Amino acid sequence: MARKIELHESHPRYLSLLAREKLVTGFQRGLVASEGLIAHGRGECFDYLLGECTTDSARAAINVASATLLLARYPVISINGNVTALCVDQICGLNRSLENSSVEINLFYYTKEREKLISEEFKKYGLTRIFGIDSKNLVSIPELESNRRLVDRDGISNADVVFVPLEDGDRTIALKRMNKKVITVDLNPLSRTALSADITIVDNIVRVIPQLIKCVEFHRKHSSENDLKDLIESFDNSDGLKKALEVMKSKQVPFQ
Ligand code: PTJ
Repeated sequence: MARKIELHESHPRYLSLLAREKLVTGFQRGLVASEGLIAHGRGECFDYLLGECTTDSARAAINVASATLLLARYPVISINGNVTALCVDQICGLNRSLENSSVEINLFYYTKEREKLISEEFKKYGLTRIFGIDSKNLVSIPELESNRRLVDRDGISNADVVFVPLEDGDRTIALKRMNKKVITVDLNPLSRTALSADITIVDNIVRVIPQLIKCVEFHRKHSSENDLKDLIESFDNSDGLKKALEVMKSKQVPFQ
């Protein structure tokens, strides 16, 4: 039976409820895998401990991610069902602001139908070309068993920098072995993806993408190539992960 809930901006958990609603609607429309709802719940738990805000260390990682994307020869944004449901429009905005990037669909829980729905959803938001859907153009990532072993010859396979939000650990490690620079967004600072990426943004993707676009636009106008290189060189990913964990551990019981 169709269900309707009313969300009010004044509700203290409005943004969290809105994200849930997007996931559930995405699932009902066939964009999100059932397992995607579970993955979102795990993310929510870490977000709660972060205080549902962008920490200083996440902000620093976003800044370095923007510098890395701007200096990339060919950056590719890898998307899945959850990312589509939560921020299809912002991902299209990021792709536009980067100017030389592409978007590729890579599903962990692969079905042809979901791939088609996701690609149609991106087209609705103005994306004219999406990689990862033409079986003739797919090549295998060495040593990877899962459905995500296939990447597009003209997309991720050719990229120097891959932005893989909400990614599975095996694939991140496999991309690293292919000498790709990997940027991820993962609310879990202990996940294998978080630990093996070059740049891990420990924050909610719905907060990250708008800030990433702002940073890209700022640096494009105001920073030289050397400024960007300096930013990247001074970045320490493990330090950012430690700081995220410290924030989570520092939460106090709000009563005595
Ligand atoms: O659409 P598919 O088939 O490609 O499947 C997508 C999911 C996300 C279901 C799949 O990749 C998966 O199972 O991922 P994992 O291994 O559960 O990893 C997802 C990670 O993203 C977990 O560490 C979550 O804590 C984290 N996460 C979940 N929601 C968010 C998030 N990180 C940032 N922002 C979120 N909103």
